[in-house]
Amino acid sequence: MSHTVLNTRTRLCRLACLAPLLCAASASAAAPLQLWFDHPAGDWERESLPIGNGALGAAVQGGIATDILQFNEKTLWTGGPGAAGGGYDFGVPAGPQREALSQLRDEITRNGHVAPERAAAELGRKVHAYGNYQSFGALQLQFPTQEKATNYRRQLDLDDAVARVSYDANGIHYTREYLASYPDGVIAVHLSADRTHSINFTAGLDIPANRSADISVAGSRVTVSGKLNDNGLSYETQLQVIAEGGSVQRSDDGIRVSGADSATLLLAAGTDYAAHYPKYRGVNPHRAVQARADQASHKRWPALLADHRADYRALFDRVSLALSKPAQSTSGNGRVRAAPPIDQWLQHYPSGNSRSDRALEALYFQYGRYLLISSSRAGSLPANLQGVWNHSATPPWNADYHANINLQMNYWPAEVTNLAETTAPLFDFVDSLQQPGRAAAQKLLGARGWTMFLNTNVWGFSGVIDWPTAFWQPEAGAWLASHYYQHYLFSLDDNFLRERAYPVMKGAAQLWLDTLVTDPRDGKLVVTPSYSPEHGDFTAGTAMSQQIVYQLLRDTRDAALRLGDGNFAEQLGETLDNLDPGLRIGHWGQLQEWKQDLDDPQDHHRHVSHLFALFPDDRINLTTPALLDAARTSLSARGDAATGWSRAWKVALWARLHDGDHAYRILSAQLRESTLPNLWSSHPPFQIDGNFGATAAVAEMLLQSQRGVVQLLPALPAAWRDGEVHGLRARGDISVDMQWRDGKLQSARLHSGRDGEIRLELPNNVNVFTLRRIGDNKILSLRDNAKITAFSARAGESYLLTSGEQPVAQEAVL
Ligand code: FUC
Repeated sequence: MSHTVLNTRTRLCRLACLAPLLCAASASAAAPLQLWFDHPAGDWERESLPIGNGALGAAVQGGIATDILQFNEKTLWTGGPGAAGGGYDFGVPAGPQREALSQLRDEITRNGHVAPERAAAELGRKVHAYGNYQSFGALQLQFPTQEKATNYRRQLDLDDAVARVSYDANGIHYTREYLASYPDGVIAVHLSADRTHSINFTAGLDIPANRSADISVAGSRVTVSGKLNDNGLSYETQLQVIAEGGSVQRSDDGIRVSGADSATLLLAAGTDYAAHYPKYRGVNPHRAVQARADQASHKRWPALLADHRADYRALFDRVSLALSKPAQSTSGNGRVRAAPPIDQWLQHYPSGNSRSDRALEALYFQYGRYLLISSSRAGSLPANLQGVWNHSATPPWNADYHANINLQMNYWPAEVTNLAETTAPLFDFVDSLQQPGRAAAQKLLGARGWTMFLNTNVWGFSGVIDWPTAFWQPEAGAWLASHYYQHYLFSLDDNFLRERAYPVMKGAAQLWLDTLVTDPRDGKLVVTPSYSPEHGDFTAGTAMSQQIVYQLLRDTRDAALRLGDGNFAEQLGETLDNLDPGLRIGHWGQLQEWKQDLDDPQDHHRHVSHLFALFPDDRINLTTPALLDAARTSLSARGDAATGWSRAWKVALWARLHDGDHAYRILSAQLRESTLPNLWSSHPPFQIDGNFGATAAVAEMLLQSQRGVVQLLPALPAAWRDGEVHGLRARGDISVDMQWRDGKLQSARLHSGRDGEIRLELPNNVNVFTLRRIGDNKILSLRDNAKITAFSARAGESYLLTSGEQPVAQEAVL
């Protein structure tokens, strides 16, 4: 390939090499972060290579004679207001349903439980016009048949978010590059060859049949516009073809390029969707789509590529991870040995070749970051169950937003892996749910505030469906609100707390002040009816419900105190005092999933919701050893096998239990058994939450920062003997780099964005360490056998921690 990838780790170190101990290894450990196949994609789900800019996504197939670039735009959904069949009501009844609710509550009080089918018959609702996320279409490229193509390679470079196809035919080396540019708002494809006049193809747009389609070709631009049959949503896409040399002509099915030296294709797409309740329609997309296609057409390929890379790398390059010592092994001719095609690499994993296995694990971690950047950028909708990629008119689970784990898991890696900006679409989306969410609170629960239940679409669905074993999850609003508070804890951005987080948190909390019920058995406040996803009966006060509500009320009280809303803080404090905590140890030593001691040790259900207080929340922690043991007992009994996202959650839970080896075993099984050849996570089918969850869980193994203490390498598995990580984020506006050898922390660099105390906990196996300020080399702390140390950090300063066993040279910190 002709491109040069400046290695992330090398570059980071060149820029910021404050501790050569950390950086010396980086410079040489580097191999390109890349997935590649030696054949075109045979199957969309298993072999596509995804590119995306948040709003747009495309799946690179790379066929030699016919290349199909299936693409998406996030807002293209059927269903919603005005959809065929009518009756879209946001899942919310016209009038309050207090009677059904209190009847169920009474029944639960009387009998202890109610079957989910009965609960669904009372509280569930038939869904009308919920809709499905749609494929936008496909860019089809037809090339003259090149029967004897050799050296075929289709790759995705995570270092610069470009997919590339290359092959040789008739003595010519052909290259295709594909990217989704966030700054230019287009998907771009560049075709080139190492011989002039060699680029010949026709380009056309293939639009699914479930919509009207007006096609026009003007010059070298194809425009297709129309409306979805289902709901009249207007869409438009424009394809611009730019050739260097040769000729461009109109052809029957689009545009024909002959004898060009190179060509660039630009694809813009949009709809008249707007995230505004209740109509969800904005302006016709024509002007915006045309403007994006026009603007991008004025740029040449090198500028498009450069701007895309700069934008992407500003996010991606913040974190690097190596799980082996610097590469010394070479192929004998002085070059670093190349990685195998990704399908073979995965198939043979674990291969027993430690360097190769560790490289795949690190690639999988970084792939989650790549996917998040590609499917969640400001200005569009959040990453859905498939991120932004979908080729079907009826995708699994509608490719919607499930909120009993999935949407939340999508955003678990955002803060800790230094991609906080990717949360913008989530917060915009949840903000847009406030209005319909208030209607749901009022009508379904008779409460103030807002919430949603199991699932939502892009049309403000905030009510309920009728799927008995999942539909009732009024805690979803609280769980989503916790992401706002986590964003604050990581950034310490008071403005965000005041303007964005607090209103959403306060609304979510008001709902629970109005909805909690006193349990006559013990006088404690409980959620009822309450349901632990997605099994068992409806009862009062399941662990998950109580734990989520506890977290919300606690965080909202803390926020209220900080922002001076004293009255509300007081109300929350009183409620917290009476709230059942949802933390009980049962007869086999387990953490109870229900308020009654009902857990079956043979239950291997994929949801582990009763462990919410261990992860993502932190109420079960090292200061609660009995609960920690109970959580461990429950998690062990649940077993390691599970679906994609469930495994990822378990990895994070074992990391919080500081059992790196157990976490690693599940992570490794996730790669082996719940991962498709293109590294997409599989439920099955493809569901992207498992990718995001695994990336977050790996970060959790390396760094934790809950409860005001930064923990370095809290769950390092034996398999990751040597390694280094740069750029992880800890709560308190802190960035962390670490290097370890033989399973022991050697050095860490902490950069503080704020003035304030940093509390640091070292791994058990480090006895002696020195902490210095980088710059003046002042020693802040020099300890033997101290587990926790605290020091005052200043905004903008960095601190270097070195293990006493490997004393750092004086010059190392200059
Ligand atoms: C939750 C899970 C299912 C699936 C769905 C999209 O309801 O329990 O397994 O992942 O979301």
